[in-house]
Amino acid sequence: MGFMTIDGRKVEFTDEKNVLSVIRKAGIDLPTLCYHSELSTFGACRLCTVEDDRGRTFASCSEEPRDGMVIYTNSGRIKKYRKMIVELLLSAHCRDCTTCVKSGECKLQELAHRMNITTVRFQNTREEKPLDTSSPALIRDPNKCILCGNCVRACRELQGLEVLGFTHRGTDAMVTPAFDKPLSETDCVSCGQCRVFCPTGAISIRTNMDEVWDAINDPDTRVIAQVAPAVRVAVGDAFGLTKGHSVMGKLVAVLHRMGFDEVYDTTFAADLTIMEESKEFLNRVEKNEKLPLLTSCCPAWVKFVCDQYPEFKDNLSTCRSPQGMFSAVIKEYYKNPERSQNKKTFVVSIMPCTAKKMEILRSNNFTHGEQDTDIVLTTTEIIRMINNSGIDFASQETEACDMPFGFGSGAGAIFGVTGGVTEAMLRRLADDHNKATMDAIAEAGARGDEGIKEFTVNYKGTDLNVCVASGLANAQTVMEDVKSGRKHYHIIEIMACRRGCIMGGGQPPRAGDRTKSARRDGLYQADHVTSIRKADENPLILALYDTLLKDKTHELLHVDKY
Ligand code: HC1
Ligand code: SF4
Repeated sequence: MGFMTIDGRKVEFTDEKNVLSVIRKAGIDLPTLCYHSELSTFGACRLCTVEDDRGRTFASCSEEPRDGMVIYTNSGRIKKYRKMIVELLLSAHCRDCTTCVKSGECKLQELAHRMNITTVRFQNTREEKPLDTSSPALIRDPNKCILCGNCVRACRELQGLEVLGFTHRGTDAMVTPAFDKPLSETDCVSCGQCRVFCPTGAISIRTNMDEVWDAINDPDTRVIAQVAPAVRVAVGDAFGLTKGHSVMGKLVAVLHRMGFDEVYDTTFAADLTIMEESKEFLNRVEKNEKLPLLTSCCPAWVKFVCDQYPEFKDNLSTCRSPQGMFSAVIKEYYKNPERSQNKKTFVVSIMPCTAKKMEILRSNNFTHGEQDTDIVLTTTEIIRMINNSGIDFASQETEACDMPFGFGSGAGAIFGVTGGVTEAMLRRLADDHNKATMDAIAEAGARGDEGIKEFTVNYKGTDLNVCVASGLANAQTVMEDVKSGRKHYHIIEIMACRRGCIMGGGQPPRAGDRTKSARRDGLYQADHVTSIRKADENPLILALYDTLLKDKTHELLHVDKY
């Protein structure tokens, strides 16, 4: 513990890792473009520069707090310096702010406004570069890059990949994939974490909003929405509602008003996944083959295994993701001419994830040659579409999902948080559903924000070793341990984004610690208020196995190969 003086006020510090954190703790929002508590310190943007009592200036993100320091954050000299940095950044930046996809959320735009920059004195001499539109999930616009390096560090440090890097020097410096290859030709898994940390529009979501409006406006098309677990706890705060509270009921009402013909909950299909994956798991344990079983609901993780650990492809569960299962089932349902009434069925899945846009294009997400999910909209896009429609989200009455696929168990809801798939599976394997059993499963070790968790559960006399990890860099650690024989697991659950889908690459960005925990708690709360908490007790699922799925479980719910 120590004290420093910031702008004339004494401030205590304890374990803050840099002066910037102490300044922020003191209630001063010092701007930064390249500092993120989850990434390593880069110190490139220099916006957090402060001055000490000897006139020395330094980047506060890169300096450890020391007892007795005297800091000035807003001296005339520092203010001038900071404004100059932003002006210089703007001078080398494309400035089509009104039409930029990041408008209103761009940090550079916000800083220009905050520093009252109304003209830019310098000429942009940078040559205009082409956009990289090769990825199904993301668009890279080098003209909007400010070289903060956030994307480079997010990809390397959180995801264990090095898809992006700095090239050239001086005024020619750029961030690109190696050899300036298009993203689609790299090991990029479309997770969108680079986009989450990008302060400008240099990496943005590849949007599909217009295709959805076109489908909605077509009277011959039945437009069906499925809503992923993590979306419901991230939409509300965009409309002034409590952070992290599930707004599923309002979202269903708004989607109906926007023109979606039917609205369903992906948690229904998460229940299906649990039914199939549990069966597959027990089968593998019994035969002692293809263990550890690797979960397969996260498409970025599936691609990571296929690219980085191809020798483990057979360990991946053959279950399609809940998104994939739902779309295949609903398309099959509407194959019946009496139901379809000559309308085309168009499935839109609303997801927290950019990689889901890639998943739907993979050949194993087609049934009988037809693409199962037509479009994936991220949470960010659906918020924009709601704004576009002018509907007052906050004042909507809640509505329930449609039938016959309109209900998912609480186990399906927790898929959106790391450990949720495992917990849902443990519930499925349990013989009863009483509170004590559910509580014991909740405490078994799957919950918690840690990047890697491991624990053992006993199932009918056999000890099963479980590993749950989130973030692909953590997944890499786990896989290296498995590969080398240091660790032996029966099942490994991986979600590519840290903390799970609640922090997916398609969620509204700028989510601090409070938002992260609120989203997590929101999903646990959604589970808590659902009376059916086991997938195998969802009556709609049981009915489906007796009817539409009778002889089609493999065809509609599994993939043949990765
Ligand atoms: Fe997810 Fe899943 S939990 S992958 O994170 O298994 O995207 O929310 O929809 O498919 O259910 C995402 C979330 C989502 C699938 C489910
Ligand atoms: Fe790296 Fe993910 Fe961005 Fe691809 S989408 S460049 S894998 S962070």
